[in-house]
This record gives sequence, structure tokens and C-alpha cells, in this order.
Amino acid sequence: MCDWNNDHRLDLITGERLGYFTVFLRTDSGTLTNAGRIQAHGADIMTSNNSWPTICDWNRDGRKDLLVGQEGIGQPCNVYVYLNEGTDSLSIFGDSTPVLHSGTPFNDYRCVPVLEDLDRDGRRDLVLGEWYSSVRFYQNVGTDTNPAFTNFVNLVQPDPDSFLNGNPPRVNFTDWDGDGDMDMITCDYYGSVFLRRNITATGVEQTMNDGRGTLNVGPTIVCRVLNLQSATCNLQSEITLLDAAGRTVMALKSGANDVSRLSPGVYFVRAVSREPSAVSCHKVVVQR
Ligand SMILES: [Ca+2]
Ligand SMILES: [Ca+2]
Ligand SMILES: [Ca+2]
Ligand SMILES: [Ca+2]
Repeated sequence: MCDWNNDHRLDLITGERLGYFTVFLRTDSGTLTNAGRIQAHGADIMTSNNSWPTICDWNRDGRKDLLVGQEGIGQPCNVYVYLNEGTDSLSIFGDSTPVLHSGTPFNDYRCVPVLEDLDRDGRRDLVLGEWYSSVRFYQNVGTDTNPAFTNFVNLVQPDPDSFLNGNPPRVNFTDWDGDGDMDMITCDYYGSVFLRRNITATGVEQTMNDGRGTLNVGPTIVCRVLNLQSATCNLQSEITLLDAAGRTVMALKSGANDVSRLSPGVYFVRAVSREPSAVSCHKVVVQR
């Protein structure tokens, strides 16, 4: 799900058995209407069966991109990204680029890539579902605008015998229990849906960087107005408000920020400073 055309209505992008991606746009009445397949170079994109779309701004240039996984038996590369050459509300795609780990393309069977900053260090990580139930976590060791991946740890162990862990997993994240960290929901070929709660003690690492200490003394409970101290917002900083799913909600400025139109819930103030280079996240709870 994403707002594909930026009309503030949530749309549906499907991955499909035959490898296409179809856009279903939300109408005024709330129903979905088929708006056609996603194309590259003017032709329908067709992956190698069981396509998986993750819509994300891969390179943080303000335009949504298409991160792709596919079944890919015998294919040299099963995870790749189409960078948007159009606008954020009218996407245009051309060539794709392989996503690498330690310099090597992913060629696992039935790849399901999701970009999610699971360790909350300000850099989105790669979560990869694949055959035999396993769900892997590749920590982003590059930057948020140019992700790089090396090794992985299993979030869900491979299960080549019983398939009872959910095989093959289709992966999504949401804060299911509302405690501020992302929980994992997968579904499988057999029609089962699995909820795996995030049991990490703290959902967000609230950092205290040299020269940026004021970020952490801001309010955590916010009602209608989010105040940022001017020292937090130096000229070298880019400060945004993220929702619990890590999506950018709005840019923030020094002083009062009107958040009265936001739904109550957990959000994160994310500050990226260039000099010195640092990323900080601070959890805030918006209340009525
Ligand atoms: Ca929309
Ligand atoms: Ca982009
Ligand atoms: Ca990360
Ligand atoms: Ca949670």
C-alpha cells in the first residue's frame, strides 16, 4: 500500500504470479480502480514470476522508487531497484539496478525485499524474505541515500522440512501493538498469516551526540504543536517527522510546528546533520 499518485488516498500495488505490477488507485468513494501496470521504458515490467513490489524512496531524492523481488530460478539477479526518473506523483522508470550484498547480486529463490530501518540508526535496512521460510536482516552499512549491505542475520530461521514457519514469506512491517517499534507480519503460500512482535527492549535508540544534545530535551508528549529548540535546528540539519512505519510525514522547522492534523500516535523526530555528520531519532507521542 502507498499513495502512488500523492492524492492523499492510499493505493494498492500488486505483485503477481506472472511477474507484473499493477496499480489500483483509490477513488473518492474509497473503492480501488485498476490504473494499469507499472512500466519501464514504456513497456509493462515483467519480472521472473511471483513479483514483489516495495514502493520506497530508495535514494531519498523525494521521488518514490520501485524495489523489486522475483522468483528468479536461474536468474542472475532477483533483487533490483528502478529509480524514479519522473516526479513523486507521476513515476517514470527506465533501467533497473541490481541491489548487492558484499558486491554480489541476490539470487535467492523467491526474494521479497523490504526497506525498513529496523535497528533505528537512521539508515534503512534490507529485510529479505526468501524460500524455506527464512527472513533475513541485512543491516545497512552504507548511507540512507546509498544503501550498502554485507552480511545477514536470520529474523526467521529457514525451515526446509515442515514449512510451518510460513513458506515462502511475503513480508510487511507495522506497529501492530502500538508500542513504537515495528512488528513483522508475513503470509505464505498456504494462506497462513503470521504476526511476530518486536520484542526489542527499546524501539528507538535515542542518541545524544556531541553538539546535538538539545534534541533530547524536547517534548515527548505533543499536543497540537511540536516545539523544536533553535539549537536543534542549525543550518546544517535536516529535520523531519516520521511516522511509526518510518515514512516522512512532514518537514520540521525551528520553533512551533503545527501537528494538529496528525493522527494521534507514535512519531519520530529525525535529524540529519552534515557537520558533524550524525543522525538522531527522538520518539514523540502525538495526542489530541
Ligand atoms: Ca493515492
Ligand atoms: Ca527516489
Ligand atoms: Ca538501520
Ligand atoms: Ca510494536
